Amino acid sequence: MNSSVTRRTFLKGSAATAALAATGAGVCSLGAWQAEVAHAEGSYERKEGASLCNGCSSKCGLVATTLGGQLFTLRGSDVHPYAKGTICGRGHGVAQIAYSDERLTQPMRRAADGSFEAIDWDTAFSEIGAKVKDILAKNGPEALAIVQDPRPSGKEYSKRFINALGSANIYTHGAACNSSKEAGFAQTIGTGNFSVDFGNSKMVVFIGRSYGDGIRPSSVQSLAAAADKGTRIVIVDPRLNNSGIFATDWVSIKPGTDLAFLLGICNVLIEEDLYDHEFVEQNAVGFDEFAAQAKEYTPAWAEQQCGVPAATIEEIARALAKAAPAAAVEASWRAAFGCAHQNSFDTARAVTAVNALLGSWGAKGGALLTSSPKAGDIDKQKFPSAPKPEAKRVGDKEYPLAPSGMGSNLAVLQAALDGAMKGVFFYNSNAVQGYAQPKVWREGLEKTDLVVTIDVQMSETALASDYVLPECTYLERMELPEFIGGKKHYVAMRTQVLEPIHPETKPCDEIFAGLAEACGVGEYFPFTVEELAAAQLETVGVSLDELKEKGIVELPDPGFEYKTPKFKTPTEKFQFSSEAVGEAGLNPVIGWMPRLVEPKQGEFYLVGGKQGIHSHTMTQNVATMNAISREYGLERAWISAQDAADLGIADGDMIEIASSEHTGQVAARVTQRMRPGVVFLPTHYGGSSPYQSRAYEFGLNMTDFVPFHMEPGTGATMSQEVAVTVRKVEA
Ligand SMILES: Nc1nc2c(c(=O)[nH]1)N[C@H]1C(S)=C(S)[C@@H](COP(=O)(O)OP(=O)(O)OC[C@H]3O[C@@H](n4cnc5c(=O)[nH]c(N)nc54)[C@H](O)[C@@H]3O)O[C@H]1N2
Ligand SMILES: Nc1nc2c(c(=O)[nH]1)N[C@H]1C(S)=C(S)[C@@H](COP(=O)(O)OP(=O)(O)OC[C@H]3O[C@@H](n4cnc5c(=O)[nH]c(N)nc54)[C@H](O)[C@@H]3O)O[C@H]1N2
Ligand code: SF4
Ligand SMILES: [Mo]
Repeated sequence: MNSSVTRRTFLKGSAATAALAATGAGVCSLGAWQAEVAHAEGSYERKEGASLCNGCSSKCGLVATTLGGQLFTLRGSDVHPYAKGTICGRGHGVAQIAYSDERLTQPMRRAADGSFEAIDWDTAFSEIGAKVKDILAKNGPEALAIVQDPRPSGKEYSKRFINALGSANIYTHGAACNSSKEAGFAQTIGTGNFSVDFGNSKMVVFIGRSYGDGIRPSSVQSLAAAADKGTRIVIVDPRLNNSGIFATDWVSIKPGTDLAFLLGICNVLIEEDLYDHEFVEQNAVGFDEFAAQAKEYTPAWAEQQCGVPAATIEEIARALAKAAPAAAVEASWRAAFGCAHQNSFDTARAVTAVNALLGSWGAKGGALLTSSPKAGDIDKQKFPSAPKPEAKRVGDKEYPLAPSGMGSNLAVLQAALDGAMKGVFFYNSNAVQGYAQPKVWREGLEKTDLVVTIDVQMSETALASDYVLPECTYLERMELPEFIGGKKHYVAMRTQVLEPIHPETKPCDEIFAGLAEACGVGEYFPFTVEELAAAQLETVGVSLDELKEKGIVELPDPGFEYKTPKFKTPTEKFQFSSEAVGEAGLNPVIGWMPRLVEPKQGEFYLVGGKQGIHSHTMTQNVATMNAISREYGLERAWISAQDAADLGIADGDMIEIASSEHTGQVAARVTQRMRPGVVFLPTHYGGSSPYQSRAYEFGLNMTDFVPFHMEPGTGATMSQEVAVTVRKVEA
């Protein structure tokens, strides 16, 4: 991993050298450097630049201050609707990757013995180009795919690149995040997400969503404000999560059975005639079938399935009805039904059904559908787009309910295992560690002819690739505009805040343009990112210069109003029943389906979740974050006090967790905040790339424990369909 120019040699000659030398410039040098520099602030040139955080999908707006060209501090954009003046802890941590001693600094090629050697860009491009052409000639464009976590530029460039090669195989990380949820919502309300009107709501129910753990600054602020106003906040979770301080109720539930809880609520609302007749009659289809089916889902039945007392279900249903329409079940994000269980899709549909019965769609204090802006058409001559690929995206036939903007990235894995997928690109994605069973990913990727990963670190996915291409970090590049919807509309962007720290890294627009050229389709990239950004912005009446300076600009007011929305479903109504779901081989009417894997006597459910200071798999090697995790034992597995007593486990003891796929050891956190019978693993640990030395083999990676399987209809990863055993490790 040595590059010709290390961080140390680069810094030599920069204004920061003296301060760095004074601190000893350890791996955590940024904070110490800041302290030193603060003394001598006046002697450095101070600049501010706008960007969007790369810590997670929220991409919060921020302003970065540099001193003498070195990153000094970050603050959240006051205008950006997700940041509202703040970036979260991991936003600060992620920025430090720029200065990491374990960054990727040069293109790498994997040798037959698995080791990596540094190569130059020309060699990397020409060898990848030759292999792509070979795959195109032998297997056709359907054998090529790209998997990514969409970044503002990535969205455009990777699509152009893969389409130019004749393939429609573009996938996001969605199948391991929120694709089942978006798929379910699409069928009932015609769009993948909604928001709760927190400021005006009287009661909100969270189904396995924790604003206090899975952070977005604006969400945390809205929750805190709602709690202050006395909003009733119900957390449904097998764990009393860190939103607990804002909550009025903790409903402890069996993982993967939230569908029964929601159907139980629907049953009470219908049977006790507490539902909004006007909404149902005028704005919904399929209610009669749904109501007939829901007769079975009595609170007593629901209690049997989900372990929540019937009386609790009844009380919550009645309280929601009383607060309606200023009440809602919140949309959630990943945990319970984003991609976790066999029944995630219907759980998502059931969430929206409760809101429909409450008449809360579009109501003040209820569940809101807002619109999103986008760039208009741009000059086709100057920015020629590739012809629409002939073949459909791989997986769309088998998993027709997967959201069109996401697809199921596991279909790529399946096709690789079957020998049909021959070349896979990963962009800003650690699929091997995070999207499904890592062993199976490695096996699948071994069967291909070409794997290329574009990353900033030697991730587990990079480690399983033939070529690794180093991108510069988000602070070192400008990207295309990012459009943001909601009650108000905005456009924001990343500007280049730092000069390149490692000269052999490149921004993604240059990487994709270089790949395209080498693969013989360079004609679709005859423009610079500046030109494309300016053209896109022109369509919404914003100049590139203005956006570069401000980082975010508000667009014309979309005129949001409280009123029943026109749902973008085929019937233009709320759909308790959908033809498309029937065609996909599932029950067209929202109804019960059990979880797939039921723990046997003596086994446990395994659930996962976020921690405030980490993002997915990406931050575990950041020196400061890793140090905090080690100091506070954040990698520990949570187990209930009752189970711990039964198994003779004391707080801090090492335990062994085993599933059909994997066995691993970690310390136990014994707590009253866990439902008995359930073990919780934080999802940010268990790194298996030795190039990331701080994260390597620290804690456990939940994905290792879960068998490879795909949710019917959506092709999501079913990240929690697993049972485990737990025992104390004798010293
Ligand atoms: N700190 C941090 N914040 C993040 C991210 C991050 O990586 N780190 N990533 C962002 C992204 S991309 C996402 S998708 C969101 C995720 O945000 P969330 O979906 O809120 O994330 P989780 O922490 O995975 O899960 C929340 C809770 O669900 C509970 N849970 C698990 N299984 C079940 C179940 O079957 N039923 C119920 N009712 N509860 C269950 C867990 O115990 C946990 O407390 O966070 C966003 N914000
Ligand atoms: N083990 C585990 N698996 C998970 C999750 C988890 O918390 N833990 N979370 C789930 C959820 S909610 C989601 S949304 C997905 C997220 O899945 P991903 O979007 O794949 O997120 P990460 O796992 O953090 O991997 C991001 C990769 O991008 C790289 N990267 C960071 N910055 C840049 C950059 O500027 N350019 C490029 N090219 N690469 C960059 C990081 O080094 C890392 O390898 O994962 C899901 N799977
Ligand atoms: S929530 Fe935190 S990590 Fe995610 S984009 Fe915003 S500041 Fe960055
Ligand atoms: Mo996610």
